[in-house]
Amino acid sequence: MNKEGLMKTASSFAIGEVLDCVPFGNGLINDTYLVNCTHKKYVLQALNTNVFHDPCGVMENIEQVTAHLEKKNDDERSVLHLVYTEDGKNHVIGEDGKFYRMTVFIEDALCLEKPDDPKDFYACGFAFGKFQKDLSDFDASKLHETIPDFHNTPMRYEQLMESVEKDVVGRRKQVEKEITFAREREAFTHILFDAHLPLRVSHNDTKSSNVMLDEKTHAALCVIDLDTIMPGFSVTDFGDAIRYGANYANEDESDLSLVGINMELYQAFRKGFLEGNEGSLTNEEVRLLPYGAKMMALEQGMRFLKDYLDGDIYYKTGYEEHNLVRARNQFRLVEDMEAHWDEMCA
Ligand code: GN1
Ligand code: MG
Repeated sequence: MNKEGLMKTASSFAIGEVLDCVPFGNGLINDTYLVNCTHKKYVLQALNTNVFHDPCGVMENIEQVTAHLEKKNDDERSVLHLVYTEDGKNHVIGEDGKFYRMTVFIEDALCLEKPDDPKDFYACGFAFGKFQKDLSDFDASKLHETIPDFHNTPMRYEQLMESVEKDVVGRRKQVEKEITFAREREAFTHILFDAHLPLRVSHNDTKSSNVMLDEKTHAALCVIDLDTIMPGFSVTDFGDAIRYGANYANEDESDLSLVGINMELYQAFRKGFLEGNEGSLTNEEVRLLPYGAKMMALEQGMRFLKDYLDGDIYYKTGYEEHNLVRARNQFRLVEDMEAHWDEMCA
């Protein structure tokens, strides 16, 4: 939608006069904009309804979870706040037919895309650990499972193999090596489900870029991007953060010699995550943290590979082989974790 349309959509929310609306952030699924008003800023997002088939369910989850978090956090900046329309709706349908929702922009805060200072990554770990701890007395059965089986790695494996069989755009011949790589790790994909881990309220998209830090102190403030909150495992939240943030390289780096697990960052995040959780993880969960890390790197590689085989229909891509590059990157990370396995489990 053009700027005028976006500003009009933004004005449907009860925020007063809208001065400007510009693209913001770099998520792979939703479209995000920063909205400037006279005194305040807001974040407007078009939710990708090809990915989130039940956008109202997503919004209900966010409402319930933020209400619960508000009871435990006094600082206004430590919980994401939804913005409503004059008649109390949590979303509007834009002229382009898309589903728009709005949150308050968090002031005097920063979001590091991928921190390289262990102290900052510790803060991210603390934020996600505390998020889980704060929600440990929230009844997970009240949540909609907005993307069923989101981190069900064995199912992600099956879905990849279906795409391999279908080979709809004829790319299979380029990725035989990657398919073999996934096949060799099929047994591993079952480990977390076989462990009967406790079901918790999990965030499920624990990129470091989904944590806001205080601009001055860099202390953890707030966890954002609450779209994938669902019942899940604590170790996959840990793992997703590691595969994204403790990779020496970005997840779409094509020079595989730069990809690898940064053990210093790994340990920093682990410490933060455990401290944020205040010792509420079971011994089995703590033991399986490194498995969660490898699982998420493997799963993400399989998801990127599947999307490449499907013709790039799920993730935003910038060029023809973007998803393949991302898949190879994640698989290289898996290999490097395997090389550091003893150290990761120590
Ligand atoms: C997607 O759009 P973003 O960056 O918040 C994806 C995550 C992936 C991530 C990979 C709903 O998240 O699961 O880990 O891309 N979100 C969904 O960068 O599929
Ligand atoms: Mg996300």
